[in-house]
Amino acid sequence: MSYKVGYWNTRGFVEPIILVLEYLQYPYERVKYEFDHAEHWFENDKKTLGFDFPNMAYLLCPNGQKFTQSITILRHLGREGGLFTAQTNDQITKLEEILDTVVDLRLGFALLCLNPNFSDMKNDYLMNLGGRFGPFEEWLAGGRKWLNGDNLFVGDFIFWSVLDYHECMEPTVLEAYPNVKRFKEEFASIPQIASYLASDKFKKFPVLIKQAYWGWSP
Ligand SMILES: N[C@@H](CCC(=O)N[C@@H](CS)C(=O)NCC(=O)O)C(=O)O
Repeated sequence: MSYKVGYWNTRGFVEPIILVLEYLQYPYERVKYEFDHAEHWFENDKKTLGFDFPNMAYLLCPNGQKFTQSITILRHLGREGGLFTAQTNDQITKLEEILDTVVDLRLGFALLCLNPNFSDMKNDYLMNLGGRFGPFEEWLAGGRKWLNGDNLFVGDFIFWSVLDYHECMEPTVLEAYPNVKRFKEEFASIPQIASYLASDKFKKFPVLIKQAYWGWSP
């Protein structure tokens, strides 16, 4: 029995879930929905798969559990696979703080790309990335290999993904952030991740849904 992960045929919100499954070497299948046949989701699976809160991304677990909400799914897999664990309430709260901050970074990027004024806003966004990347640059400068020090956690998977989306938009975007750049390169060289990225399961585009003003194609 394997996991089933459903999402549009894009990287979007699903990629960190796929990276975690690849890292943990959990068997999984992807269910990819096409925008040109969106009824497959909206008229069929969304109504019939039995979710309490139907949405995508979704995860069907080998034990029959069904979950939606991409960050909930990440935390679930993280607790199961040792990628979201801590000894104390303070430590788990720190992980949640980092994770929420990465999610904010992703949200800011998605809002930019979904804005009809995208072409007017893009330069400003890229020129002012210091406010978004700066705190991560400083945090990683404190001798931390990953966002949680020596131990990978689910926040690293979403961080890598959102950094790569930025690089797809503007290849030089990390040049001013050497620690973030180092993080990204080292994450991509983790053997399970490197092997996934080199496989035909991984494609750079589409990053975002077809309705976005950037992210459907290079
Ligand atoms: N907070 C949710 C957002 C879910 C969401 O907005 N999903 C979009 C794709 S990014 C969608 O098309 N959902 C299908 C639907 O609304 O039925 C998550 O992180 O999973």
